Amino acid sequence: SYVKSSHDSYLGKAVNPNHCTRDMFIQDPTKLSIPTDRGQGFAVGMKLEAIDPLNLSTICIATVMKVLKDNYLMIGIDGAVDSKDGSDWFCYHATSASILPIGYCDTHDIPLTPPKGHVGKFVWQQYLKDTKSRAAPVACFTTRPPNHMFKVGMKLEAVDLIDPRLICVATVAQCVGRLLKIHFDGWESSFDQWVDCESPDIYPVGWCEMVSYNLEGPKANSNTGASTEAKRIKMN
Ligand code: MLY
Repeated sequence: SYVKSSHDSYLGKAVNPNHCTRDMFIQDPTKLSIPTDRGQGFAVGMKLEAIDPLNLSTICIATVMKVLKDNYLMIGIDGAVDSKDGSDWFCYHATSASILPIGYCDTHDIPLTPPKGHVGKFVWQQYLKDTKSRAAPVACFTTRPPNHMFKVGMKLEAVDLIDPRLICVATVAQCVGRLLKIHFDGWESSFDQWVDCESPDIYPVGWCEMVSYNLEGPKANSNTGASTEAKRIKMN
């Protein structure tokens, strides 16, 4: 059965020549092509800025809740309802581009979402004092971009990471360090997603056609009669 044969592949037996075997995946992070001096030094309680994995357009105030083996971090968003019991922590590798040093958003003039319930202007130094905590050192982070050639306004095809079977027509809306803000054409900016410039989930124009996968076109403007008609036809 499907389950049995994929398990065999996991154990390294090539039961089906079309299956990936375990040795094809880099499970030892020291073998990744990231500088080995990166990702060290995180400790429980340290504060940082992190992309919310369930709301990829927002960057939030976050805390290292746990340090796992091989520099994997459990991160909690400050002020989230379940941030105490761990049920809404998420795992980012210490070298992930989705975690940023404090002040990063401010420096790059991008919005930072304060913790739920925070009143007044969010000021990091004050917040560190109030929460008696320290910031994760800047040297821990992998924010240096490789020499990528993405520019604002360029079109591409991008996975909607919240509904990943969809690959959509998209535009580079912003480039900040390693991060690209991907805008899905026709959708409100609240659907935008920050992704690493080396993300395997972004593709050049024409990729879907090349691999014969459906490309989601731009969302039609629902105010026009034509697209309402198109929607009605689709629903029937
Ligand atoms: N199913 C939801 C959201 C779709 C999101 C699409 N991507 C490309 C942003 C809706 O139809 O509203």
